Amino acid sequence: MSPAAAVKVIGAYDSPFSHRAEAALRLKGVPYELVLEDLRNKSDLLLTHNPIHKKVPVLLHGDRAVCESLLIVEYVDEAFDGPALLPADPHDRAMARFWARFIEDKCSKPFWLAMWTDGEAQKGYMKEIKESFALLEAQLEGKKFFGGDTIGLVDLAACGFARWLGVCEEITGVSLVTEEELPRLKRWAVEYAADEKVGACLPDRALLLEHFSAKKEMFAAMAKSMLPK
Ligand SMILES: N[C@@H](CCC(=O)N[C@@H](CS)C(=O)NCC(=O)O)C(=O)O
Repeated sequence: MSPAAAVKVIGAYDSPFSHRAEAALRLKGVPYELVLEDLRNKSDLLLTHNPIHKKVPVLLHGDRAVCESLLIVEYVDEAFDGPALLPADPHDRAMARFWARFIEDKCSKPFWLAMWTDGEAQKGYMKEIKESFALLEAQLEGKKFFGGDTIGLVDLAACGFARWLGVCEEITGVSLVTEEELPRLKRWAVEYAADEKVGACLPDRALLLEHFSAKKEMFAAMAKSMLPK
């Protein structure tokens, strides 16, 4: 596929996964069109290009589609010129993929369930996410971003903790990342949101707060259905 072919992202305004795809394109300096999807009434465009998971984001490059946000980040890094999103050294690349997968496997679900459940279940997920966050905190020692001086794959994987986490904390009253316990992660979130390129495609905080506040009953019901029976 010629890098010059048209690029589109099928995404949703309040999705951290969509943000990963957009942020990767912006960091590489690739112009793209954002096609906003109504997830309650999915379009033929989405269903045709992501028939298996039927989720956003989908990256369209010419007539080809790439699904799954972290695979999109890697595709964008390889298909286009511009600043590298993964390190050049093979071991460093493997480690970046390791930590990106760690965020998917060990942080996303406990974060969400610590936010939107209660009682004993919530206590357990709080413990789990705090242990995972402590490991991420250690990864930030002496570094501005997980990628070093610049934003890379792991930062994009962690984007949910830069804007969405604070909004969820405000709605639920649950406090996960504090200056006392996780100062580097707290500072990282500020630095990430302040970056001109990725900041330009982060949802507006006040608007996200409004969107998520309206969905809070739905999130709690969804979280309950995710608990082991
Ligand atoms: N693993 C996927 C997750 C994407 C995802 O969960 N997207 C949500 C929006 S935040 C979605 O499309 N949900 C629609 C649905 O589940 O029907 C990725 O990284 O791209």
